[in-house]
Amino acid sequence: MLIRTSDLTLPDAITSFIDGDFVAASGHKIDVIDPATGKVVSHLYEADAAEVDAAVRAARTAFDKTDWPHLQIAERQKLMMALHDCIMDNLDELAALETLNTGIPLAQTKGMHVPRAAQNFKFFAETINQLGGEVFDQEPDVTSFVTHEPLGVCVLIGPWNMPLGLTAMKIAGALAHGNTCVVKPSETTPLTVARFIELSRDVLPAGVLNLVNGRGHVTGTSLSSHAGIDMVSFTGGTKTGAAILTSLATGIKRPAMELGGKSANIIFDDADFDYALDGAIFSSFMNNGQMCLAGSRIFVQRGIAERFIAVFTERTQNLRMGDPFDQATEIGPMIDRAQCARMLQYAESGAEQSATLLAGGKMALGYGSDLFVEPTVMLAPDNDLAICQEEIFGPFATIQIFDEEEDVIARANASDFGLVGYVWSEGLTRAMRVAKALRTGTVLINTPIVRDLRTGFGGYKMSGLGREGAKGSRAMFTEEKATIIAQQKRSFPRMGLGPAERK
Ligand code: TXE
Repeated sequence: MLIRTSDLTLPDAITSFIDGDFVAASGHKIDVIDPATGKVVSHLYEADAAEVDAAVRAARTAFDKTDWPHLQIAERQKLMMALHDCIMDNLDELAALETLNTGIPLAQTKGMHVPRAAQNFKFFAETINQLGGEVFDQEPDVTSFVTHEPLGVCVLIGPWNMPLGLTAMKIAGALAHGNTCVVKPSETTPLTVARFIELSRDVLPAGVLNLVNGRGHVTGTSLSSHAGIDMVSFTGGTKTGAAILTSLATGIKRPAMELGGKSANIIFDDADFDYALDGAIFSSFMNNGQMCLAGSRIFVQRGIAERFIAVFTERTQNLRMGDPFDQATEIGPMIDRAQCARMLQYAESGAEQSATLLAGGKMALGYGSDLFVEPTVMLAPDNDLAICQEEIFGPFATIQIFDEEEDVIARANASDFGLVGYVWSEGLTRAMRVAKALRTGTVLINTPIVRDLRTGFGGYKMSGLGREGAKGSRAMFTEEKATIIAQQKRSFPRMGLGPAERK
C-alpha cells in the first residue's frame, strides 16, 4: 500500500503545458490540498488570458499545419493504445495522486476510476476502426454519402469529483477523432491530469494536447470565450454549464455539456431485497457520494419500506469513514469546506421542511482534517423538498415511500434533471415499462452503474447536451460532411440563357 506523500513524487508546482513543454512558473499561485489531512501538497500557477491564448494557438497550429488530423487509422490507434499504457503502467502512482487530491478511497481510484481512464483510450482506439459513415442512393442518378472530419481545437473542462476518469473520456474522444485539445482540469484537483499529460509527451506530437490550470472565472472564461476554439466539452455544475453556453453562443461554438443529476432510485417490493439494498447503498455513497449519477433520490414501495429504511439507515451508519489510503475505508473527506457546508445546510433545510433525519447530518470529528461529514439519510415526505430537487453532491440520500407505479414515475420525473434512473424489480414487464417512462439519458435496471462505452452517456433536461460514447463522441468531436455525386448529367433549370437558346 502506498503511504501518502512519502511514496509519491509530487510536483512542487504545476504550470501550463503548451506546445510540448511545461512553461515557466509565473502569475497567481494556488494551493493544492489533500482534503484528508488539510495539508498543502503542491501548487499550481494559474494561466491568465495570455497563457490561454498561447495554448489555443499551439493547438490551432497543430491542427491546421501538421498532419495530426490526417493520420492513418492504424497510426492513431497505436498512439491511443500508448496513452492507455501510460496510464496502466503508472496505475499505482496515478491512483495514489487521485486519492491524495480528492479524498476518494484508494480502493475506488485504483480499482475503478484510473483503470477506466485508461480504458477510454483503448475503447476509442477500437471504435475509430469500426464506425462507418452513411450512403444514400435512393435517387437513381445521385449518390450521397456522409463522412466525419476532425472538428478542430477542442476545449475540455473537467470537474474535481473524478478528475482523471472524466477528463480522459474527453481527451480520448477528441484525439481519436483527429482533434487537438486544450485541457483545463478543476483548480482543486489538477494533479492526475497534469501527470498524465507529462506522461503523454513521449507519445504525442507537440501542440496536440495542451494544459492550462486555474479558476473558472479566470482561466475557464478566457478559454471558453476564445475565438480560436471550435468547441467546449464541459463536465461540472449546471450553473457553470449555463454560463459557458452563453459565452459559446456569442461565437457560435459547439457545446457538449455533462451537468448535474438527481437520479431516482426506484425499488419495488418485488425486487430482490438484499441485492437492491446493496445497489442503493453503492449508488448513493460510492465516490464519497460526489457523483453526477448518484442514485441518492430513493423511492421505496410501501410493502418493504419499513424494513428497507431500517437496514439502509443501519448500513449508512456502518460505513467506514477515514483515511482514504486505508484499503478498508469506504467514505473519505469532502473535497472542500463549501461541500461540507452544503451537506449541513441541506440537512438543516430538510428538517425545516419536515423531512426526518435518519442518520448523519453533522460533521464527523476526530479524523485527519475538518472536511469529514457523516453520511446522511433523510426520510422525505414530499418530492418537492429542496433535498429531493437539488444536487447535493455528497454522501446524502433521501428516501421517499410510494404506493403506485404511476405515482412513482410522476415523482421520479418531477425534476429539473434527467441524467440517470434506477429501477429494481424482478418483474420484467414492469421494469421495462418504468424504464421507458423515465425521462433520463440512462436507465439501469437491477444494477448500479455499469458503463458500456458503446452507448451514449448524457442527460435529458438540465442534465446536459450531447452524449459521450461511440456515436455520441463522434457527433461531439467531428464535423459531419455530406458529399453528393451526380452519376450522370442531370436536368435542372438552365438560367441566364440568351434569347436564341430560350424556347
Ligand atoms: O463546479 P464547477 P463546482 C456540481 C455539484 C457541485 C456543483 C458546483 O452539484 O456541488 O456542481 O461545483 C470550471 N467558465 N458538479 O463549483 O464550477 C472549474 O474551474 C469556464 C457536478 O466545483 O462546475 C472546473 O474546472 N469554466 C459535476 C469546472 O468548471 C469554469 C461535477 C467545474 O466546476 C467556469 C462537479 C466558467 N465560468 C460539480 N466556472 C458532474 N456533472 O459530475 C467554473 N469553471
